[in-house]
Formats: sequence, structure tokens, C-alpha cells
Amino acid sequence: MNEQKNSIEFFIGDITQLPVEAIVNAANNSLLGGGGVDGAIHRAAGKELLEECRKFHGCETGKAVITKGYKLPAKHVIHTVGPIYSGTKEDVNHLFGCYYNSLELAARHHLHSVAFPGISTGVYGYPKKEAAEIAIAAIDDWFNQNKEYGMRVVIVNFCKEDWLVYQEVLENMKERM
Ligand code: AR6
Repeated sequence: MNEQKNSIEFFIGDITQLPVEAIVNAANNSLLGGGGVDGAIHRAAGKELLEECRKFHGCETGKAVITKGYKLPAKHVIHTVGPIYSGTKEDVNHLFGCYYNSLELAARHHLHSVAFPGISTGVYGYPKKEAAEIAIAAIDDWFNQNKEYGMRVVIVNFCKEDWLVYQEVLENMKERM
């Protein structure tokens, strides 16, 4: 049995620098790179990452695939595709799926530390507070379904303002409990 407990922590900064087993990429359906965190991850990993990504012929929204990390400190990259925000219930299901399916994939590969950026909260326009609530709910659900696994989740906020959004969401959740 794993000694480590499921845990969640917060980090402010650049996800490409994190020495965890897997970092999650906020990719698009083509998986062939883009701007934002996707661009930063591909730049830091090197061009072999793009070569490996081509083999998947894309990824559906809400789903995830895994590659090696190449020149990154992280051994693996989990590429997930967030929804382009439209305000529908489908967005919620897709964003929830990004977090939940990424953790499923990590566990299937016996990984015990995963860092997430704020999926869909940049170019894809998801309101940050709603996105943070869904991220926490999905991670919490996965933890409840996998109580003994010992997964360390790192939520990466690119700036202090984004970190504050998460703290507010957590405070509100505590008050409701
Ligand atoms: N480390 C941590 N977080 C980051 C970093 C970084 N190095 N760079 C940006 N962020 P976005 P999306 C944050 O736009 O909304 C791409 O072109 C950023 O502040 O990267 O899911 C893809 O190819 C924001 O909070 O992803 C897709 O086409 C969060 O990461 C599209 O963008 C996500 O912003 C996906 O859009």
C-alpha cells in the first residue's frame, strides 16, 4: 500500500519548471501545440513532444492522453482538451472530465504526482471562479473514488490573482461544510 495520502497543494508560477511526475497541458483538439501554457510546454519539452503528439491524431474535449516529458523536469505530460467556454452544462461536464480523466490516466500509469494549470481559463475564456470550483470538485471526487491511492495534486496558478481565486473558492466550500 502507498504510504502517501491523497493531497492537494498550490503553487504560483510556471508549470514547465515543476519536478513532478506529470504536468497537465491545456491542449486543443489537434494536440499539435498552440499558445499559452501549451506553447510554453512544447517549447520547454523540445520538438520530440510534437512528434509523439502527432501519433494520437487528436483528442476529444474532456479526454486526456499521455506522452513523455522529454526535456521537461516532469517525466510525463498529460494533454487534456478543455471546453471553449459557452456557458452550457456541457462545458461543466467537459471541464470536470479534463481533471478526472487526467487523474485516471496518471493512476493507470502508476504516477503519484500531477500538476494542473487552470484548464480553459486563458484563451478558452472559462470564468476563473467557476473553473476553480469544477477543478476542486473533480479532484475531490477522484480522491473519494481512490481513497488509498496516494496522489499528490499541485494546482498551478500563473499569477497571485489566480491563486486568490482558488483560496476564495476553498473558503466558500469550508463555510458550506
Ligand atoms: N504555467 C502555468 N500556467 C500557465 C502558463 C505556464 N507556463 N502559461 C499560461 N498559463 P491557456 P486554455 C495559464 O490559454 O484557456 C492554446 O493555444 C494561463 O494564465 O494556455 O485551455 C491551446 O493550444 C491560464 O490561466 O489555455 C488551445 O488552443 C491557463 O494557463 C488553447 O490555448 C490556461 O490558459 C487552450 O486554451
